[in-house]
Amino acid sequence: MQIETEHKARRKNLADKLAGGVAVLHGSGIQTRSFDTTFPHRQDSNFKYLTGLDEPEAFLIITSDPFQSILFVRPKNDFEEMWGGLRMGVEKAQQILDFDEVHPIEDFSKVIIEKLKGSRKVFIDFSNRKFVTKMLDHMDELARFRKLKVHKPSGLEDITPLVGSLRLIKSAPEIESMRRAAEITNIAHRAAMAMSKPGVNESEIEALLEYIYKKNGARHPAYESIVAGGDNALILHYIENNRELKSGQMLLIDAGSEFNTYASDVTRTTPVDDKFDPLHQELYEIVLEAQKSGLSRASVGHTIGDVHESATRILIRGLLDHKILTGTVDEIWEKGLHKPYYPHGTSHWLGLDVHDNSPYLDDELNDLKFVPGMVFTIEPGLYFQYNNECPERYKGIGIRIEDDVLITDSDHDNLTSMIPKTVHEIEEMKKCDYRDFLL
Ligand SMILES: [Mn+2]
Repeated sequence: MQIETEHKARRKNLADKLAGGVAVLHGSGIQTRSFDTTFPHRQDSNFKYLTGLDEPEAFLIITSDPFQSILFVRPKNDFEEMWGGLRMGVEKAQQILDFDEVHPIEDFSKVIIEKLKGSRKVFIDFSNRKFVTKMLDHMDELARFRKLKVHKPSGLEDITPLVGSLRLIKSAPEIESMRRAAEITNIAHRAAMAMSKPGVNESEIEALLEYIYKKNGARHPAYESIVAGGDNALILHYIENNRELKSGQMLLIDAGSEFNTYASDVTRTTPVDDKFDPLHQELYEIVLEAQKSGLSRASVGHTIGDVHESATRILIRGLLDHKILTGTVDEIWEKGLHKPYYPHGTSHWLGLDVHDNSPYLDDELNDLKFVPGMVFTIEPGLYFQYNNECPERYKGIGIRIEDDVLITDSDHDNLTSMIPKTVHEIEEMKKCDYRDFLL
């Protein structure tokens, strides 16, 4: 009941931003994988945020004047449920969910016309093109009632920044889900460190990560796992995960579980052998220090831009020490000369989406300042591509370290700090038996 109240409060908060308009959302449908097989269903993040409902194909209408929320769900159907799984149905949804009205989905077209009457604004998700077309059809239909003495909406507005700004600040139950996702990811990364050694295939490690997610109650990874041995780490979104690990390589794993539709997003880079190679360790320590420097800016009043600058300046310092870049830290930072070695940003919001779909800028186009309840990643890295102008011995090396950070009143809480990260912690972890994590 408490969760339902929270979802209703979120809908009310959204209604307050609609300025007399109507918000209309469509939950995820079933996606075809091939012919008549489908991908696992994953609820649309905004729909989940506002309803808590995981069922496919649902609709939600939120009116702001007066505030009302209306849900449309698939009706009970013995035959369909025998083949495709149980449905909540209209009656049960009415009983257990806190909506003003619940209808079967086939009534949506009829009800939406009534709810659009008198409304000047309609807010929807532009990324769902099929739904945009459907809503335009409904507005066109309404426009034909020219003599009807009510206001009619004349355009569509993007709902994403409105829900996105609500989603920026995580509530206690949301943080609880994110902590659980982080804990499960901790077990998975530890097991992966223990399993990796020469001869093991990246795919085995990917399977181990997913086994541990599922065993611990996380049904899916939050995104495709990146299990990148050696120079596969140079491909930032490497997901082939099918090469054999070799002695002398490092292994970069960027993987996190999704718990209750909340993501974790963690990267660790570890030796395939028992210990770091000396050059690998030197470069690893630079990235680790950069991350520490980024973490030092993770508190109220700072911004993602501050975290990025702070971490990047340490990376630049390291590249200067290794004589890979020349000049001063200021000059390199200002001109972006580090980008061949560090081409990505340091942080992104984290929540229902792994790259949480929330705004980064305020109305004046300045970076949003951190406030308690925001969650984001800090993930500096160094990559030495084969076409970089650096000594040969660096080429093929890719390192990234990533944690998930919650801003608190006084400082921050690193949700993934328990995952081994120092050279010593990692080398200790490599002495363990991965099978102990399967029990
Ligand atoms: Mn990330």
